[in-house]
Parts: sequence; structure tokens; C-alpha cells
Amino acid sequence: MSCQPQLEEILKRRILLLDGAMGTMIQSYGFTEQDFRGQRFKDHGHDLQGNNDLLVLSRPHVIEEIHQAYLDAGADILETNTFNSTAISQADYATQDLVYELNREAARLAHRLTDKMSRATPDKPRFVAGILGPTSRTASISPDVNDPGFRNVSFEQLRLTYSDAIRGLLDGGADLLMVETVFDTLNCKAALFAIEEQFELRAARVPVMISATITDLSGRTLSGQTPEAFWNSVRHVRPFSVGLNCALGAEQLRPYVEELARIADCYVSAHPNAGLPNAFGGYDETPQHMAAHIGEWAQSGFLNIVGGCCGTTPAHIRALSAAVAGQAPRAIPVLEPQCRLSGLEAFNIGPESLFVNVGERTNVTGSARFKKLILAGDYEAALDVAREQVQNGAQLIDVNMDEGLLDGVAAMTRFLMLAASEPDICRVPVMIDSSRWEIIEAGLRCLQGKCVINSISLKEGENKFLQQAKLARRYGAAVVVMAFDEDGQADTLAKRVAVCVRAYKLLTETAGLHAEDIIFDPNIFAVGTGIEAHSNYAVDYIRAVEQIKQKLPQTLVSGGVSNVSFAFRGNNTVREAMHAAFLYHAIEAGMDMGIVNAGQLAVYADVPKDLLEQVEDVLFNRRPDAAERLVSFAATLEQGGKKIVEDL
Ligand code: THG
Repeated sequence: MSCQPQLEEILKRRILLLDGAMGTMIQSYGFTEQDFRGQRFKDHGHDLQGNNDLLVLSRPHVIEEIHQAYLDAGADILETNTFNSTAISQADYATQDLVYELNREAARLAHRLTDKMSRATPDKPRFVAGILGPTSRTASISPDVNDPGFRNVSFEQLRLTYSDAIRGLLDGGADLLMVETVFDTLNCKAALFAIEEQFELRAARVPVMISATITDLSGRTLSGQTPEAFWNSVRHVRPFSVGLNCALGAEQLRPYVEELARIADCYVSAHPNAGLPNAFGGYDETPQHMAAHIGEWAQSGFLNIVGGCCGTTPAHIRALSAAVAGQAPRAIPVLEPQCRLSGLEAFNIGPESLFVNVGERTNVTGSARFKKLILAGDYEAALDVAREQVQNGAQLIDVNMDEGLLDGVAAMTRFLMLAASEPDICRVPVMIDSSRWEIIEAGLRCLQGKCVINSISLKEGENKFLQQAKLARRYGAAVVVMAFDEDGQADTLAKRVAVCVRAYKLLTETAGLHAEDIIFDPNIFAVGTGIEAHSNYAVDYIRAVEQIKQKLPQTLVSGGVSNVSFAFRGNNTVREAMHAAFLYHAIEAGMDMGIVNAGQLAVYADVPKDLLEQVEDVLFNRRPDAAERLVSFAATLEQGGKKIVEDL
């Protein structure tokens, strides 16, 4: 049974107390190699000193003693001694096969104590948070300065070992799970993915707490995200709480806790260190000093849950408990639904937002130059293409590696891994563009930010559609939904709208997606092709936008703008005029975002009137000879505009 209702009841009345540090408490016992081994591991073939988590098995009474001291100090929630109980961290001691057992026993041990306390004081029930630590590796940062595309751990490796840990924690009776000390959001997303998988397998959930680490006074995580970017990356699991811990003391952490308190529509937690480390790596902020800060936070309305990280002791927790006693907990804000994306920085798209430009040039099928660079393995120059798009105003970049001659999974992975170490690129969210799911999934496993999947559709039926939508949710991505169904592409106004309405119902009612994470693309096709059946394509798109925005509230509408002018390839003056006019009307109809050549958008008002009239004749199908007239008119125009097809 989930303890969530019980916790919520308490959180209405007061601020909940976490415990304090485990590591620094263990250190104070001064254990030797023999102490760490105990009986069970006396013949283990690798040094075990420093493997604090192993003490749950080799010296359980010591861990109990520390837990009990925190309970006596007033902690409501005990954190299991499992910070390093993952295969990645345990491999340092050749104990990676113990992951499940370490987690299960740590949860059991803590639970025995909280049970006893809860029975003794039923008006103050105690809880166990199963701890999932960050591991010693980073999935989105290269450990090799000479190869920024290299990683020493993958999303899949993390997901698998976190799964073992989660199974152990839940089997051992953990009341909550806490992914903490998150310094790389991609590691955290792998843990969250594994958590959701386990919840589904068990058909039962426990509340999930997430706590990131702001590494230094830059105010960012180690992997470079701002607090809001981080929050956007993890809020898809609808966590019980989000917060910050470690690295900084209360004084330095304050502005970031304040920010989270403002933007998070769930409970907020904080467990700072006992100040910044001193010259010897120790922590000396006194309980009184720390409590003074925390008391002020509580007064400012930042807190729902508070505790201590490195260097804190039961005396600190006792002081914090006194400092927040009787103080009102933070009220959870009600936020407007918005599509909340992120790269290193947050990018929110709401009803008030201006049109969003998605850079189209990082696409092997849409740019001959990009394709040539990727095929030649010149990723450095390919990254410049992305950088230019961002510099030219792209607020997202669309990345597409669908090319027959290319290993798309490898190319997507390599490009995104490399882009992850270029802050001037990866500050914006990525739109992963592929018609192959395995390429999309490869992209999802590389991105710490909240990204966009481009695209899913009903092309292969409802089952596949729902399966992909569910994975989108699990990876925490927004989705572009193309207006395609089992019969093919929707090419009339009625069909475009009908397919989107059907998709909307399936996504929100069956797959559990939030409407604001759905971006419809009702198909921008080429006009002026000389084929009669194409002549209403542009105007039908624009009318479809209007109806979708009206019928399907909170969803967004996008499209690939440069498609509309394919018939005028080679004539950039006409193409740019078409894009400008098309966008002008589509935005007026409610189009929220578009995949565009960010450096090359003409302004509607600057398009010469005679050209504009002929372009709009084509876009709105205003006369039967519109296309023919535009073709002849185009021939008389000087080739202005920037060159799209660069020299190969
Ligand atoms: N909807 C969604 N995704 C999409 C599209 C869409 N992704 C791909 C495409 N359509 C959007 N991107 C582009 C990128 C480039 C061009 C058109 C659409 C383009 N390229 C030049 C050409 O083909 O003439 C190439 C010029 C060059 O080689 O440099 O026009 O509709 N969801």
C-alpha cells in the first residue's frame, strides 16, 4: 500500500524531516579493512575498505545505530545506506553481484527501525526512502578530454543496474524511492525509466523523490543544466518531490531552492551539506548555524521536506527539526500547462509564446551539405551547422540521420554525444527526427534534456502508436504526431483534423500523455507542383491548424515549412517568399512552431507586392492558373536570397 496519502496528510500540517549524512558518520567509526569484511567477506578477493554500503551486510548494527540516532533526533524519513549500491559503483570492490541483496537488506534494516518507532509513536509515523545514488560515471559527459563523444557508461547500463537496485529496495519494503545527488540528468532519467518499469511490473507505485546537485556557484548541475532545465527533464514522472542536496551549504544553496520552490508543482525538498568543505575536506558548519538558514527558508515558504547531506549529524537534524517546528509548509503552486522542454536551459512554450523556430539544417535528407559532412565523418563541421542554426535563432534543432548509406543509430548517437559537450548547441532542446523508431530511441538515450520525438503516427495502427507514445512518456519526451493513419497521409482538411482528433484521444485517454506534450503536424506538402490534387494543400494545412487549436486545447501545432516550396527548388527568391507568406497566415491561424531554415526567414512585409500576390494565389489556390503564373513570374526574377544549396 502506498504511503502517499499518509505523507500528504502530514505535509499539510508541517515540514517533513529527512535524516542526515551517512558517509561522514560511518567515517567517524574509523573502520579497518577487517571491519568492512566482517565474517562474510573475510576471504573476498578485493579490498573492501571504504565500501560503506557493504556494512549493511557485514556490520548491520553500526548502520542501525546511525539510523536510530537520526530517528531519535526527529527524522521522519530514513534514507537507506545504498548510495553506491549499483553495479557501476560496486565494481570498484568486485562486489557488483551483490546489488540486489545490498538494496533489499538496507531497506529491510531501515524498515525494522521505522516500524518499531511508528509503533511506539503512532502520531509520528516514520518512513524509509530507498536511495538511488548517481554512480561514479556520467552518461552525458565524456571522461576523455580528447574524445568528447566518448562515454564510459550508457543509459542502458544504468537502467539495468538501477532496475536491480529498485527491485531490492522495493522487496525490502522501501516506502519511497529517492534518486539523489543527481549531477548528470541522463543518469537520473535512466533511474526514472527503470523505476517506471518496475512500477508497471508490480502494478504498484511508491512516491518518488528526486534531488539534484548544484555543483558550484555557477548554479548548474555538473552536466550543465539550470535548475529549471533539470526540472523540465524529470517532471514527467510526476514526482512526489523535487529538490537539491549536497555540494553546497545552506547559504550557497538558497537561491536555487528558492527557484525550484517557485517552478515545481510538487513538494520541494532540500538537504544541504554542513557548509562548504574545509581545507581537509571536512564540514564544520554547526547545527545552530545551519538551522538558522533552514529556519529562514521555511519562513520564506520554500520547504516541504528538509534534511542534511555531507557532514551533518543527528545534532544537525535535531536543530533543523526545532527550526522548522510550527512553520507552515510551502504551498504547491498551480502552474499553467505549457510544453516544458530543455537542453541545458529550460524552454517553455505556452499560449503567450511567440512562434518557435526549429532549425532544419541538421538533417541528412534536408541538407546536401550536412549529409556530405556526416557521410564523410566530419562531425566537427556538422556541429558547426547546428551551432549556426542556434546562432541564427533556432530555439530547437531538428536532427535527422535517415539515410540509406548511413548507420542511423550510430550517427544519431555520435552526433548527439558530441553536441552534448558544446554548450552553445546543447543549451537548446533537440527534436529527434526519424522515421525509424530505433534511431529515435538511440537519440532518447543520449539526451539529458526534455526533447521532442519527431515523429509518431497511426500509420502502422493503434498498437504501435500507443506503444511508442508510452515509451515517449517513459523517456520523458514530447511528441510530434504526424497526421497519418492506416490509410496513409491525411491530405484533405477533414482527414487532417480527424486523424489528429483520433490521435489526441488515444494519447491523452489511453497513453496518459499530457496535452501540452503533444505537437500535431497536419502535413505541409508542396504546392504549385502542377498536379491539380495538390492545389489545396497549403490552405488546408492552415485551416487544419485553426481547427486543431480550437478542438484540442493545450496542444501545439508544427510543420516542416520548407516542404511547401519544393516545386520551386533552385529559386530561392520564390521559396523564401512562399515561406514568409505561408508562415504569416499559418501563425495567424495558430501554428506554434515550425521546422525552418533559421538563418533564412524572410519577413512578410518585405516581400515585394507583385511576388506576394502571386505566391498567395498559389498558397490559397485562388485561381486555376496560379502555379503556372508563379512559375513564369519566377523566371523573370533575379536570383536574390541567400544560396540554400551550398557548393558541394
Ligand atoms: N514535418 C515533420 N518533420 C519534418 C518535416 C515535416 N522533417 C523533415 C522536413 N519535413 C523538414 N525539414 C526540411 C529540411 C530541409 C528542406 C525541407 C524540409 C529543404 N531542403 C533543401 C531542398 O530540398 O531543396 C535542400 C537544400 C540543401 O541541400 O541545402 O527544402 O514536414 N514533423
